[in-house]
Amino acid sequence: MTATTPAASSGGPALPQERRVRTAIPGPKSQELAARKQAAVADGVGNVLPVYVRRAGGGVVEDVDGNSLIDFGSGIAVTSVGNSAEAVVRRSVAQLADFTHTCFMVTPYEGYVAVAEELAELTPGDHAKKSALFNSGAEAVENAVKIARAYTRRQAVVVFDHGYHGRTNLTMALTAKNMPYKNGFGPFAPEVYRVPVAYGYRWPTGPEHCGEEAAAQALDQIAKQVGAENVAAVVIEPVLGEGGFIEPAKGFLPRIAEFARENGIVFVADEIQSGFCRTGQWFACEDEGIVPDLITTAKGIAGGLPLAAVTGRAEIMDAAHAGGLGGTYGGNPVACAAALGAIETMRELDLNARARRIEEIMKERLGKLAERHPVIGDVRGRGAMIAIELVRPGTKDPDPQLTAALATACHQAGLLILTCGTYGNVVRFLPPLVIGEDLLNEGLDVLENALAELA
Ligand code: PLZ
Repeated sequence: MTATTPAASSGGPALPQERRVRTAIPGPKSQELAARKQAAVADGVGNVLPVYVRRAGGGVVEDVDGNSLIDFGSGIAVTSVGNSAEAVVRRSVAQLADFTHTCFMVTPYEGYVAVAEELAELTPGDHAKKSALFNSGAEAVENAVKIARAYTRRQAVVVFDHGYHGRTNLTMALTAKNMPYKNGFGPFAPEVYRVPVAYGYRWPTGPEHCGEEAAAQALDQIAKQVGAENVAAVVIEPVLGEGGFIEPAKGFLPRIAEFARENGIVFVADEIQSGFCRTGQWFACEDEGIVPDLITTAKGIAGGLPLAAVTGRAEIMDAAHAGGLGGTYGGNPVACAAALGAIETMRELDLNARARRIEEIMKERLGKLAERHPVIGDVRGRGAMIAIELVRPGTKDPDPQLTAALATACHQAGLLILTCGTYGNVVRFLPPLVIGEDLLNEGLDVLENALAELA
């Protein structure tokens, strides 16, 4: 990788691909802005790391105090192609100059159709597919449920332990974790049922039989508590994101998908976090050969612009009546142009291969780190969606305090990392897929040093 990346938007000075800590983190200029935020922005809107950003690209985020942080977060798995990726900027700028909005429901434009064509081509399965575009992941999931209900004329939706699907009313109901997502925000949408997921590391009988045992429990609960004939959709993340980067144990997803097929239930893969090369494949469900009926995408699809989609079997997608799906901004032309640029970049740079290389480097180093530090209970994930789960040594008791302290120590040393997990004890790594290997290794050095000091 080159050591700099051009500031594509401005043609301005290149953004050095380096870690640089010049001030306390956050620095004085960030602190001034934080004071303005405190006065003007609702407290409910938090910040993981209140350094205010000036520029970002490649594998770094540069702040207003001149610090440059190594980016292991990608804005929560969004800027997989890098921030301000050349093709994203080029196509978005051209679109901005031509027109910014017409509303696709009023007067349509080619970009929307082109994105739908790409989605039909890239998502698993060679059946006829159609798409509808929206603004956010939560909106895509809500619409997948609407479509599944219209198609099946059934109401119940089955979701899983540790699942995350958004913050709107229906998607809060679909999301498992109370704090911070749901607490005090009820009542939640009805006809949502939660069943076990195959979380190998925490499965009572161990990981070997977890896939089949968890599937048997989940299907038994659906049959006994809901009735398969009442279920419109099962909605699952092929790798669970916010819940802790849980890869369901092998065999679990195929069994659930088979059950859905046998019972006329729409199988929805929520690939909002795991999709678009993140796990080293276009979509994480390909790993076990799953062909979802519907697939929800967002985040990585458009290199940072807000865009989301539901893609799936044409006969299911067409079940909603004409005019039944939409929204003012869904499939905004600039966001569509950005998506076409992001997809172009993924193909040209073979970002699936890059994600697999990131996995190789990270798994190897994190595996060694886990041997030295018994606080690392598990190293898991695929591609550039990798995590460590932190526990009290000799047990599987979650250690959220250590997790928070480790994140803070990394931030102060110039490495942007995120945490997740139902128990708040998972450190997740989501670098941009274009990050340089030197920077990736330096980020892991920072993590190692921080852990050595804390553990
Ligand atoms: N489905 C699988 O990961 C968003 C949430 C950040 P939106 N995950 C990041 C936060 O704390 O709000 C997500 C996801 C999966 C749905 C969503 C929701 O996507 O674009 O945030 O609405």
